[in-house]
Amino acid sequence: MLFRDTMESSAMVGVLLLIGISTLLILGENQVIKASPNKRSLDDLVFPKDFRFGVATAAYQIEGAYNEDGRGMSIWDIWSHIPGKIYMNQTGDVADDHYHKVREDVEMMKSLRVKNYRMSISWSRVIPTGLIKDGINQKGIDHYDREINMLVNAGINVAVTLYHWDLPQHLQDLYGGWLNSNEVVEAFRDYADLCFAKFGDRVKDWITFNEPFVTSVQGYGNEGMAPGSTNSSTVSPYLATHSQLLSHAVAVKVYRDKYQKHQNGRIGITLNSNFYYPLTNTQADYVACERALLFGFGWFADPVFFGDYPQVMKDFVEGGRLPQFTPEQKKLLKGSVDFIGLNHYTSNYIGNRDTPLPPVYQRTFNDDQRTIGSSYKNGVPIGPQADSDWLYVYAPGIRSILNWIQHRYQPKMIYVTENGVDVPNESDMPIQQALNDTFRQNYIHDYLAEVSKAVMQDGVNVKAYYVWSLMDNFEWANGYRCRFGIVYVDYKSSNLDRHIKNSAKYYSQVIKPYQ
Ligand code: GBH
Repeated sequence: MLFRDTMESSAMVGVLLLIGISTLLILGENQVIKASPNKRSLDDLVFPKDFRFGVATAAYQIEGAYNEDGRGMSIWDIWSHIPGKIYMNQTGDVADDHYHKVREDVEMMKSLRVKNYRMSISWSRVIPTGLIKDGINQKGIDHYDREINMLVNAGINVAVTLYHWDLPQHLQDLYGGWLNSNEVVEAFRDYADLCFAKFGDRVKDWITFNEPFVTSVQGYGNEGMAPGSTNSSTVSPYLATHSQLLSHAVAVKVYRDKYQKHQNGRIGITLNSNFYYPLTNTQADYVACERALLFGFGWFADPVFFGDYPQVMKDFVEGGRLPQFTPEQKKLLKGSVDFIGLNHYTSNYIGNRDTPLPPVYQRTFNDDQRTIGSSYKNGVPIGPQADSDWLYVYAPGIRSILNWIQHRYQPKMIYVTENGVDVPNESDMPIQQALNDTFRQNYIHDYLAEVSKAVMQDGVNVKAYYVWSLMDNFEWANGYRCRFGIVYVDYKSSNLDRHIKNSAKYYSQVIKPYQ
């Protein structure tokens, strides 16, 4: 009891401190960001009646149960177990134990009035080796079957990501993973086909890939993410993108040929992009910003909308390192999305790089792009820094990137499939203080206010928005240190207790009129 009281009074001090700090932040912010509102009101958040609000997660980050019920290993199981790769050598072995807590987590979503949920399926849980000829795992299929039924019975629409970075390890060992574009493309097509057949009667939105950019550049270009293969990083990212795009295209074809008519769903891909502002007011820096958008977003979006890579990439990736699509592949890719998913968190500055490049066959993806990026301009950050070192808060950027996408591709539907923030030092706070997450609440408000303007004033076809994330989870290389949840997960409690943060209560208010 005494302990509890002490906890509460220190929480009070924390709350007061936090109010103080956030006032400072708002003052600091106004000097940099003139557009930032002084008062935040729900009236800023106007959307069409049928706009869909949801929350997002991914299998490896929340499920745990990594070796239960016949699940095969994925590249993230292997990678996270290599000492030194992840903060404090943490792994997704247990994660949020969502595998065993599905019922309770669905109840929690229901209590928050969440009506849309974006989840991912673990490929190696349903096909342990990744190859259907080696057999499917009925227990894994039954698991997702139960989960999807629970969600649907709770009145929650389900969007499923087929690939959120967790390639079956066997495909990595056997074929070099995404560097191979025959066997792995076929394996993905079979996996997608199985998921459509088993779950497509209830799943109305399919996302083939989550952020294939990250897989290509950080998984196959440097050591940031699994599988962390750096051999020949001068061509690997381009090969990995090629395979992922072809896999996307064949999966979409299967869906459209065999399932879409009677299942009545939609299929798309999720790409990540920051928005970029010129480092200096020169023509070269404006052009560099556009180039960065095309090297990041356009690398994938141009093929799925127009059937081929952006011209600027063909020009800048010298030495035949950018693979080419055959005429049939171009046809398959062109128009291969019903919606485009956007994951957006932050914006930064970009300048033209005019320093000499390494010889052609030593160039990395970053060299090829010939840009330099920074979150700072003249020593001033673009906005307040979050907990992750790459994340600076700058809400107007989401309106700009949405307008850029609308203008270049004219998509019929854009879904913001991820947007969210980690609060500075949240893991070091007592729980009660962490639950008072004004920083995150303001972030969600300010970004949503910009999405609202994009929809209502600019005519951008945004149809859905998902907060990343429903709950704190395994944040890849940062382990459990960075917390993106609107629900707190107490990793110290034996039951991995969930606690509702203020941002979740706030979000619940925001989404109330859209039920
Ligand atoms: C998303 O990626 C992921 O889809 C999700 O799983 C994850 O939990 C969430 O973000 C929060 O991180 O190290 O400077 O090269 C977000 C986009 C792109 C952000 C790559 C980090 C690396 C920056 N990510 N970026 S750097």
